Amino acid sequence: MRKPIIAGNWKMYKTHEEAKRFAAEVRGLVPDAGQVDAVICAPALFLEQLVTETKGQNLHIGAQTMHEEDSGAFTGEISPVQLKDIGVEYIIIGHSERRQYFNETDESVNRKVKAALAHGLVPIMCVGETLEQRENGDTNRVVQEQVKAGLADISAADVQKTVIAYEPIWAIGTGKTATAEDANTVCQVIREKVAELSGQESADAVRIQYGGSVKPANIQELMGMEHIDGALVGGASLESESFLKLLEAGA
Ligand code: G2H
Repeated sequence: MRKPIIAGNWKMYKTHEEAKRFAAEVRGLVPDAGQVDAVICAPALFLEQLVTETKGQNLHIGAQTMHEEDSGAFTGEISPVQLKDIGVEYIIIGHSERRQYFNETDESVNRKVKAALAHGLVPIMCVGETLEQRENGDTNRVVQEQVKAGLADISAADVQKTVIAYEPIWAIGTGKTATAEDANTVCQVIREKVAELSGQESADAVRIQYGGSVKPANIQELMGMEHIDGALVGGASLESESFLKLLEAGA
């Protein structure tokens, strides 16, 4: 069985003090590692502090983007080596906001997924269609192509370590959620694509999250679906009370 994984994506929110308060508020309350993997993907500024403040708990820290090179003259960027060095374990790659505002492509996503795996970071690789693509009936083709390109030349063993987040762009931060059935159908399409690319064992092992306006009120239904193994959550991960409810529902 695949272990559920609930990951918060704080995006560009919170101050140092707020991050500190969140860590204090969840201390001792996170369900244990046998039940769910709990992750917070925070702004880079707070990663080191959060790694320290969550030590010994089943709360793992992730970054929201990174460069694919180990080091170099890339002003403003952060490398997988640097993330690993401070104890970061997860990395979101190719979030639709990165694709939309920072020119990330399927090719750069693939390079970053490979770099993450090479350094022992767990990639959370995001895919998802726009509203226009959905209305044109292109959803399955779009996500299949993103999965194929993102996982190109990655071994089955590494595919099995990767987390795929299906986030329909029209559902992000809009309050609109795909119905649990629709989300499950696309997650199944993704799993079938993984089987075709990397074999049935990979498809059975790979964890697929749904993301897009997930909140305590709808997570239970989503998590009840066969092909949904977790959630990537923005807004509803910012407050500790809501994040803990999401973890309870996921566990
Ligand atoms: C989608 C999601 C987190 P929200 O971006 O990745 O954000 O839950 O606010 O829709």
